Amino acid sequence: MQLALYRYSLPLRQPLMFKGQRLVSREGLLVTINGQWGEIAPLPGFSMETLAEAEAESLACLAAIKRGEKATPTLPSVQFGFDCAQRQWPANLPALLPPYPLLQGAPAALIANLDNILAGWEALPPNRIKLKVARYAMKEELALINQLATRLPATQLILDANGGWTREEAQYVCACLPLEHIDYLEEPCAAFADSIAVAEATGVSIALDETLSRGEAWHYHPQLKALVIKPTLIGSLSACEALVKRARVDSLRVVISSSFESDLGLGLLSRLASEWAPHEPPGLDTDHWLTERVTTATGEVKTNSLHCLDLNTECSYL
Ligand code: OSB
Ligand code: MG
Repeated sequence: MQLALYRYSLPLRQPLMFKGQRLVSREGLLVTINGQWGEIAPLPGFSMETLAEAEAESLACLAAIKRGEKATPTLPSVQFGFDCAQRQWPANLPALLPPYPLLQGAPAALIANLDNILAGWEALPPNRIKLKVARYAMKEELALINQLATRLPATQLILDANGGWTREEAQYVCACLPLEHIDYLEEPCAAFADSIAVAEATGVSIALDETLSRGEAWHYHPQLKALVIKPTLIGSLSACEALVKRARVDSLRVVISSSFESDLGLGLLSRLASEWAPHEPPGLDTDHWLTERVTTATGEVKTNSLHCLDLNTECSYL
């Protein structure tokens, strides 16, 4: 039985702020079980567990497998990694849709750079673009949204507030939004009841993300349009699949979304997206934030440049 755990540290092109935490590099773990890989990368500010906790649980799970037992991880990132490394993947998955672009940065800087951004898409602007909101002055964010709506009339905007607005703030902004250009707004407020109240008061469609990864209660609402599923934060693939099934019952769209995983993790997520949401562009446009890769162009994991962690003294094989 071949079992190993590696640690990676990949520099970010620019420091990223996650819920007040500044990240300069992305750290995570890669687990391999009999030639199949999984990624374990808790995201600071979003995951409840730390990397050290995930590493300790991963090593304990590998030791259990080595003893012939079943691994039963409890931390979401570890569940995701071990499930991927032990999954029976379908042989023929439908072709992947390209992820929708994620525009990051200050509204003024994005407006100043808009000609270049549009030129990059040439004659074929994407069907959808995602923008983070509730980060800068409302007036500036609305100016950017209105510019995008005017200059990209055929593109639908996905807005993500990460629960950053009060009910009143969200209602004020949504009343000023060009709603015909807004696909949906992810998590306007921290509490589900507030987000629903904003949808009802303003007519905006909403999507759930943190509500799902925090395992909070939610219910169907006609203005609830999509479930954003982040497997690294939700954990077990069966919990993710239960959400996919619930979305199907309620006719909600499913958007598989990244937590800034490495190229290996993003590859696993895009396979899950093509299986679970084959007609929905995934939220996986985060690879260009990392300046290095853990796999080669042919898909081999660069184990030589990774730090190997093991239970015993020998490396690579536990
Ligand atoms: O808020 O959806 C988020 C990435 C890490 C942490 C939180 C979020 C994200 C993304 C990923 O936005 C990209 C996407 O969903 O399009
Ligand atoms: Mg989100």
